[in-house]
Amino acid sequence: MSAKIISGTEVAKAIREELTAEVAELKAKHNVVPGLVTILVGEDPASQSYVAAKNKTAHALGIHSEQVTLPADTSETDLLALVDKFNKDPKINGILVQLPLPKHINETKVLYAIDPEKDVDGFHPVNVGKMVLGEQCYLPCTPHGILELLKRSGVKTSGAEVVVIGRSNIVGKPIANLMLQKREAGDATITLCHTRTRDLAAHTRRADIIIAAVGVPKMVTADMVKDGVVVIDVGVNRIGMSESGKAILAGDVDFDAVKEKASFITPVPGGVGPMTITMLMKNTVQAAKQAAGLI
Ligand code: L34
Repeated sequence: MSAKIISGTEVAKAIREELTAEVAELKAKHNVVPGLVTILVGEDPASQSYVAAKNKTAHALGIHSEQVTLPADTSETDLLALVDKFNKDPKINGILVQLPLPKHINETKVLYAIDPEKDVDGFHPVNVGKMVLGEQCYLPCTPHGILELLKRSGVKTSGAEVVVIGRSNIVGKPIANLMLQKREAGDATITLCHTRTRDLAAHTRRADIIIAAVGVPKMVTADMVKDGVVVIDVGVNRIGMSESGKAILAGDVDFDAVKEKASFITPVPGGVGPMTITMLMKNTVQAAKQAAGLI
């Protein structure tokens, strides 16, 4: 068997078309233009490319988008002051501080400073708490994107054995939480594996769905999965540079070998990555509607 490739690029495009229409309608009917600000501290090339893609996508959708780029030695105080400025700016509905931040800045402190109403990343503890309780809130973009990929590919999750690899606050913890809830793309039985898991392969071999978010290139190999497994590969690892100077990417999954056993698999690039960016747009539109009292 060779897997059906779930194209995040295609699914993201479909959602962006829906959002473009929604943004146009918001403007026409309510004179509301959703506004997003992205804040990047430092010069990490991967972060630079993600933030640039976020701004480009926002513009393409008709979202007002501002980009603030700060030097790596920006003080925590200055960053907090900037966040506060945007908390008070009525043109801005969503504030995104790209992670990771330089070591001298306390990430938690910065994320806590964002107004939860403008926290389109869903990282503020108020939103994390609401998410865990299954209340209406901003869902973190990457897990939100994974749910959409599963839904729109028709993958059945109810009662499924899901093995999540990686316990980060951005992906592992939230996706494990979301998929155990009574919801679409939920109702699954979850096992959350991490660096201290004793026998990872014993877990992954009995999984109906594997979500790999570890940051180790090709660590999920064909011998670790059962026939018919659904594989969501969240890893975007830079494993080299092409002659033209473009980064060569690999996921956390050995795609070529695993796709021969899987029923569905996401590629890298073109899988979860484009969905992360698109769900940020969806959250920003939601924030604008909420701020305008439309929901
Ligand atoms: N605050 N920080 C905050 N929010 C986020 O949601 C993120 N994340 C992660 C890192 N830091 C963050 C992102 O935006 C990871 N991430 C992200 C976003 C987009 C892509 C990958 C990671 C992406 O578009 N990946 C492309 C390849 C891009 C390339 O060529 O480099 C893909 O097709 O997978």
